[in-house]
Amino acid sequence: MTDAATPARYDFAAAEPRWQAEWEARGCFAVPDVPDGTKPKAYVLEMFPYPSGKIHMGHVRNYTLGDVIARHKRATGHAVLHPMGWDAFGLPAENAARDRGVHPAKWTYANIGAMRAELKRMGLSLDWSRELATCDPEYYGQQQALFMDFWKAGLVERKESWVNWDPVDGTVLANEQVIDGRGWRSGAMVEKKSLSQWFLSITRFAPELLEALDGLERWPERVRTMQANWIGRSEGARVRFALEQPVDGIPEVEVFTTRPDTLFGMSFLAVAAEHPLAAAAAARDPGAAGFIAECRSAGTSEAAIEQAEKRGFDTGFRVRHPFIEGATFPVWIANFVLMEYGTGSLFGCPAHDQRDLDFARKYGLDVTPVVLPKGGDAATFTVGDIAFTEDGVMINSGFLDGRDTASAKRAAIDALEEKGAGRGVVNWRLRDWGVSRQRYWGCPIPAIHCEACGVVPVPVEQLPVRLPEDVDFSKPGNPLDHHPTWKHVDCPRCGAKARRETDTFDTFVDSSWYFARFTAPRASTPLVAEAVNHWMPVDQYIGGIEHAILHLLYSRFFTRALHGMGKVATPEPFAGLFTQGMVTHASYRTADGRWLYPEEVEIAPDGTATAKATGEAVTIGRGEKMSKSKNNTVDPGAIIDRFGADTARWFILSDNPPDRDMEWSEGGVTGAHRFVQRLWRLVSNAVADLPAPGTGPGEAGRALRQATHRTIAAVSEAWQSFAFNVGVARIHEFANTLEAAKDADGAARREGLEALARLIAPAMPHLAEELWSMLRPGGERLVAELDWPEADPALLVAESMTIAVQVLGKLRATIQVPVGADEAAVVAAAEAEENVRRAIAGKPVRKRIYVPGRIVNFVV
Ligand code: ANZ
Ligand code: ZN
Repeated sequence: MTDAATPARYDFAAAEPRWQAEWEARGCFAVPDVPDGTKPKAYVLEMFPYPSGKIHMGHVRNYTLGDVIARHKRATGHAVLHPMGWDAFGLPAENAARDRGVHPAKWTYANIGAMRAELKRMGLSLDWSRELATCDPEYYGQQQALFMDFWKAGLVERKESWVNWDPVDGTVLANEQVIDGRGWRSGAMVEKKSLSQWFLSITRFAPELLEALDGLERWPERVRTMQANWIGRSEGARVRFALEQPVDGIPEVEVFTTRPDTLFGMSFLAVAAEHPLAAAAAARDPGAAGFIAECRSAGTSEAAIEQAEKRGFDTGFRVRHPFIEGATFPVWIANFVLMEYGTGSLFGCPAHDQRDLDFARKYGLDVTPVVLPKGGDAATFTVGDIAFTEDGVMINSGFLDGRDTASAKRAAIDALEEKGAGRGVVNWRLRDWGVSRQRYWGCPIPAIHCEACGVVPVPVEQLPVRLPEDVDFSKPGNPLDHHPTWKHVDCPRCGAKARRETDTFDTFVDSSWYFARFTAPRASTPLVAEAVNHWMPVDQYIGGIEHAILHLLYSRFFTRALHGMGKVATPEPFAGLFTQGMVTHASYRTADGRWLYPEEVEIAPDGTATAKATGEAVTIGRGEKMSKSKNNTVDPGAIIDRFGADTARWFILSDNPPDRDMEWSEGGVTGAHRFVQRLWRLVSNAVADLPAPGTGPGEAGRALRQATHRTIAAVSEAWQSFAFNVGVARIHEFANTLEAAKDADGAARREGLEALARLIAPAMPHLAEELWSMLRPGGERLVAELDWPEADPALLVAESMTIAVQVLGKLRATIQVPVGADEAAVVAAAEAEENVRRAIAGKPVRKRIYVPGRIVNFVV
């Protein structure tokens, strides 16, 4: 009975912060760096956020998923490491400094403060004592120390490399900052410039990074495929083409090809704009120089190159064919040849490569088919606008004629090797990782340039190399570079005046080892062996698919490198990976393209929408990713204010399976909130009548007890297998059962309600505590401290089974028989049915077919 003084509704706004404070006070989620090892470990990690200032629904989904896993693991007897930190370096802080005059550190730490407060309101089971921010010298100083280990291990290199240079901002741009050939900020035409940059030798690990993907069984298949493609192993050949006339002392051009079988179909050779032969052409011909300049101002990303129209310039140079005596082919400069891939040049075979075909058609070059589709006719086979890229049988190919593609590849490579004109090779698409960024808000690369000694590492005892605080963002370029004093230092080796490196690390470096640092975040060395080897690998990593390639690959590389140095026992950082779907929301757009906020739109009963202010028709977009530009974001803070964190968490879990996109809807949240209130009423209405805890349930409560234990089994399975929407559905059913069982045995009801409180805990931890505290007033322990409820196997087994009874294949009855009943008993029970006897009608039964547990069929 509801006591008059008890409020009729659950006051989540008071309860949630109260339970959060209680968990914090009791240190429920803290673990030591090096536990005693009595419990199995579970390291649960969500990809740490960039501190933009506000959490968004994508974060809420990510951390809710991780929290269910972490809480369930903890309850099932694991020592759980579940930390949180901030990926805090990066360009937005620098932009804020330029645009608004706030110092990047001030901007970043203010954002961290705001986001930490928002995250704390979600009631996540995090060990906040491990919080770290990558912009903190405590972190980046250790990163510099780690870099020294990489350097010593020979994994650091300085190389010339081509970059996108914004001549107005005086800075290097990332590919995505080049828009239509112009700098995204300055609008200036971007140039390609060769700079000496820092590289980490990830390519050395290419074979093992590829091979080990097979062992990552708890990673999504799609992510493994994306990684494999990115690493891009291809087998082929390097082929040397002698120039008809040597150019500037260059006697030949070497190309990489995956199709040495198609050499007889060659119609041109193409080099990248940055290739030495292109430079030689430019020195002779202003037309070539002009074409190269145009290529330099175009986008450099592979995608941009892929999409751009294929264009070229004939240098007038010619190369000899390795197999065809006396034949020569033109050398072109082409915009689709990448300098960074293979040898920066290729031989074009238009009949069997689409890019080459487009190029040949445009410039009127020959198209000679040399691979005939299986079953094709050599006399009539031609190639139109679509290249034939599959395997087949060789034609028009001299000594290769009649061979299939695979054998022709081998024969061509053998012949090249014999002639000394080439060799079989494996080529990797993966490039070394250029980590230099000409920016302020990043980890300084700890090196010093000395006239006499060259590049010298900063001695470890001088670390961290701190960022100067007094920086000027009003000038273009890197503030570290034009700082009046920071870069002027003495050479640590010879003492002469020297210059500090002013490049900072790509922020992907920061995120390539933070998961290892979390195991001993305050240590005075980058890693502590006992801690990192206790906790690593991360058992469950959770994040967005947008990080499928780079972040995960760089993290795998770092871990392998550290493994090789003996600093980390595991070679792979993430044993399990889960990639969650996006949070989408309806969007509203007027005919002239303005995006309206939901509250600016009136939706008629027939579903059509109009703008409240103007009455214009509005198009409703379904399932669009939440984005500020579309005015379709929902602020998590506002949702928590209105409904509480548990409601938001429950709604997020109740929707689609977590790897799919989910649509945020007002109806969905209010529905979740009604359920929160309903569970609270269910328990608060019941508690007064329940027998004391510990009262043994009687036989009268058996049906309810079975429902309870089946729910325990099903929900336990759902929480540990990411089938969260299934878990939610089972708890909904169970709530119905409990409501309908008001008159059931009291002890069985208590058992059911207590199980309910504990089963919802990973999803709705505050409500769980609230219900538990009503059920066990004055109890010592929190749900967060309890072991997971166990299903009693005796209550899980079904007691009877339903058998369909057919006569001549036609259903005549269904019967209930005890589980375990043997064939004779089932057949006898079937025969006893009135309907069945009537259908048999006294005819002799020729056969009795029994499909155990399902069907009895009588053939008469
Ligand atoms: C001749 C040929 C004939 C090719 C044919 C393909 C089909 P993957 O598989 O990605 O490794 N290529 C070589 N170097 C290049 C560069 N620097 N920039 C752009 N393309 C380059 O690709 C290898 C193929 O891409 C090579 O095989 C080469 O074209 C081209 F019927 O050689 B092929
Ligand atoms: Zn020196």
